[in-house]
Amino acid sequence: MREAPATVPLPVPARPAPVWEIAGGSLPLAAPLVAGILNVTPDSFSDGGEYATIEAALRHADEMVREGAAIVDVGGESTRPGAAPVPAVEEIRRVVPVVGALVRRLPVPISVDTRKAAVARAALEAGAAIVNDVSGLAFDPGLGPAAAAAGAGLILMHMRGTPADMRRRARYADLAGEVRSELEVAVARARAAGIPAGSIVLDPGLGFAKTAAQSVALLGALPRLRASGFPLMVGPSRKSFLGELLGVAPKDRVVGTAAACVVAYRGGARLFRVHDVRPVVEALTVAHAVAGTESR
Ligand code: HH2
Repeated sequence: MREAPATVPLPVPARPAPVWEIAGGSLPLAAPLVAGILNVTPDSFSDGGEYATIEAALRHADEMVREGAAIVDVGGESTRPGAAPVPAVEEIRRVVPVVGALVRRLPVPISVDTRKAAVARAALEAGAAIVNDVSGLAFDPGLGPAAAAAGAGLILMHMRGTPADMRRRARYADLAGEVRSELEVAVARARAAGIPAGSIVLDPGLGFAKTAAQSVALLGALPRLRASGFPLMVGPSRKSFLGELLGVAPKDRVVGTAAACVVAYRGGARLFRVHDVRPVVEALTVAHAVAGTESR
């Protein structure tokens, strides 16, 4: 097959892309952005204990950025179903030295994956630019004001209850409608705490208070969530809904994760939280190039 001539214009998005305001700057959302996961936990479901030393964590973050991560998301508490809660002091001990070192070392913004105001505050002081709250500001009333004071970007994820009891709460009459209206409650909490609309990203919370079938259905229903007007993030990475579909172990769910990200991109998601950065960046690069040709 012949190469396309060099004069072919690069694909452009159909409408002006939004920008996400985060501490110290903004991220353009014209093209999909990948957030690389850095779990500094002993017990995360797919990579627990792998980045327990600061050196191992930094090496892995470097690698994810080389592979195209636009954000590194650092977490110090596993939220897998039934995970033991971690006290704030322990979470700070795990997360903050890594965040500080990454901020000094990497050219991309650092996000802190926490439900706790004390952890968010310490990470923001160490230079994190984004707070990723899996509870959608339902867990700690101090988290919204802490993010607002720092001018941080804020990811509000949908879940019900806590990781300990969320499985029982996966009952919906109108899945996408209820997820959307519950995310709107989270947005109202954020706005009341002083977070500007341009700093907010929404995430349907795949696997959180959702059965495998519900996670699959939500991936197909993203256009209904997108109608809320906020940029969307998804986190399908290695999750058990892929395990149920594919019958493979977490580390063998890379192709499934990339496929889920492409489907989510087609449904309007612009941010993708994943463990395996390179394959997802490649898959999204292809999806985005094709989308650019459709808009002309
Ligand atoms: N999923 C996990 C954790 N944080 N944040 C957002 N915004 N969206 C997600 O889907 C999401 C998230 C769970 O995945 P992981 O961090 O790999 O596992 P664990 O919670 O066991 O550390």
